[in-house]
Amino acid sequence: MKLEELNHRELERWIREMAALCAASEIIIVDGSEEQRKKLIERALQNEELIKLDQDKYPNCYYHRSSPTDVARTEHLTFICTPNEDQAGPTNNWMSPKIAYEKARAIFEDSMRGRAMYVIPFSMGPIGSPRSKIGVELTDSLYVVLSMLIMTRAGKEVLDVLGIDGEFTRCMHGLAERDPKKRLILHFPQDNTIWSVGSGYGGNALLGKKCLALRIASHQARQENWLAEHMLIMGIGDPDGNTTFITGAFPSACGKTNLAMLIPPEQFKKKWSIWTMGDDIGWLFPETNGWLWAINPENGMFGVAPGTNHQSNPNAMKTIESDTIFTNVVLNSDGHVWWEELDDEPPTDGVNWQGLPWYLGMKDAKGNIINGAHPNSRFTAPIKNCPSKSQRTDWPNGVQISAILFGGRRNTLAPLVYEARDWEHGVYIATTMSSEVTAAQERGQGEVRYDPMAMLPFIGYNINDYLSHWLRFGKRLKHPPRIFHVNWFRKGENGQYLWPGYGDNLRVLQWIVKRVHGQVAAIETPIGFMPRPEDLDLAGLNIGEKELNLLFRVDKDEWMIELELREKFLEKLGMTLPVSIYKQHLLLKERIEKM
Ligand code: GTP
Ligand code: SPV
Ligand code: MN
Repeated sequence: MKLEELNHRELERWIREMAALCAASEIIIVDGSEEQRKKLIERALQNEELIKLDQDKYPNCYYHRSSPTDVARTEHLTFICTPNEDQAGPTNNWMSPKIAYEKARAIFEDSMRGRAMYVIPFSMGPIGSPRSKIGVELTDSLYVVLSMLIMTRAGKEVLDVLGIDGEFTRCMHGLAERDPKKRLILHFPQDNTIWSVGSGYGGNALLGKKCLALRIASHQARQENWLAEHMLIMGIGDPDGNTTFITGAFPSACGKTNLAMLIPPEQFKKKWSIWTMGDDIGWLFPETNGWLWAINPENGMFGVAPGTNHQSNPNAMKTIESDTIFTNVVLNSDGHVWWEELDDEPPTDGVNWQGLPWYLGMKDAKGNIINGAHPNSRFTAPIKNCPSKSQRTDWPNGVQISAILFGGRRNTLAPLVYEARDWEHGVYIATTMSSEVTAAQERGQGEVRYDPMAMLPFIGYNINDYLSHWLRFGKRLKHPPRIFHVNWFRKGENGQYLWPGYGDNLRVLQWIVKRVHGQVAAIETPIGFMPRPEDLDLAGLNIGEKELNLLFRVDKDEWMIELELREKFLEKLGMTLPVSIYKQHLLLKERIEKM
């Protein structure tokens, strides 16, 4: 397809403008055809953006290595560029649009000389659905093109929906020098535009994902009365034959992908089933029947590799058997891949994520183990490969949601599960949720950080306006979903996880499903409603009474310290924090003090 064949004049003008800025020597429109995809793969193999894996063992799978200084989202280089700083709020980095465009323009200038610029028209959400949004990404990275073909619905069909004057998000991306000093991830909500330069990895570069489907979309969602959230979406089929759909927001690398494709423990398999709708992003809409409905705007998964194996996540292992791009994992000379905790033979002649010779157990000069795969190494795989995929992933309005889960990685404090008293209390729980920072963020690993709705790095506008929007949104719903908090990561005195997690998380979901359908009572505690011990099915688990008590313990001293930390966090949000959030905080404090 040629540029002249585009029917959308503004799109054509913008492409020419950007190609001129970058001095691209060629413009290639990605049409989504298999024929073109094969050609692009050949190109990527030639210029070494991709390495071919053993095609017998991994059909249609490829390997990619990003540069050692480009392995995770860089939040300190990510900006919301609104006319006023106040519109970006107290939690975002802000830059004025004028300065932002100038700075990025200087880096983009001439950066594609002698090379091709690819044009990727993509739909976030089923093509043609009234809930979907269209973006067009321009990029000089074939890795980005081939990943976007997995992660989104991309190609000519999207142009057909766009028509001659349809609205789209302008997503400008370039690798430039891949130098962190010349890297900027810029969002212009008022212009429906994203400019990302200097990074080729993950949420920095696959612009449909965090940049469009969360930062830009959250801004649009507030104006159009919906929610764009960092959430998995899943269905839980119960013995009565009902499927209950829920969403769950956990911060990066805190278990969304794993929960979304959970396999029930053996004794529950006959009666309980799990259906995967999405593993990272949910768009939530109030529908005319008074319920909340959700679609997954994505079409693939960008999942964390380390820790994924046939025990922890058999569905993910099936999903990545074909049609997958692996990034920053271990590679051996037979074209096989490996990562930490994979239950496959570790390679004897492998190279690590940096391309250096590596063997299992290798140590650095200080005697520390050297990992073969980067902790944020990932697989990019189509959702259609997932054995637990829901049949409804392409439904234009998605699925009806009965519960929302919030959770993080807390070694202490937070019990396995508790339920909010009502919507407002639930929004407070979500606002004050916290987690230990993981390798998905470049900086601050290990420290506990408050991460409202797991959206702190992804809210495209002022967080206080976002919280007000949440509060109002639920109150307007005739059937608001129930809100729960979960924590799979609480540890005992010996530093071991108290809860087995993974497939056994179904036991918690069972309780949640029963709560949603009014089938089970609960214990009221100062922090919310918790399961009665007899209502949690722990058959077959090796958990003693002591561990169980620890899992559900609400410790007054611990919570008093937590309340102080929360207060400091809420103070940081400033004077425009919605009053209801602070009111809920004081109510909780009162209840804890009475303990
Ligand atoms: P992003 O893609 O970064 O948004 O991450 P995610 O939320 O989808 O996290 P993912 O499911 O990929 O899990 C991240 C890490 O947490 C992996 O190393 C998992 O093995 C681990 N994990 C997931 N679920 C559990 C659980 O129930 N218990 C324990 N202990 N670890 C878990
Ligand atoms: C996350 O960090 O939440 C991810 C990975 O899902 S990235 O696409 O890099 O944002
Ligand atoms: Mn994520």
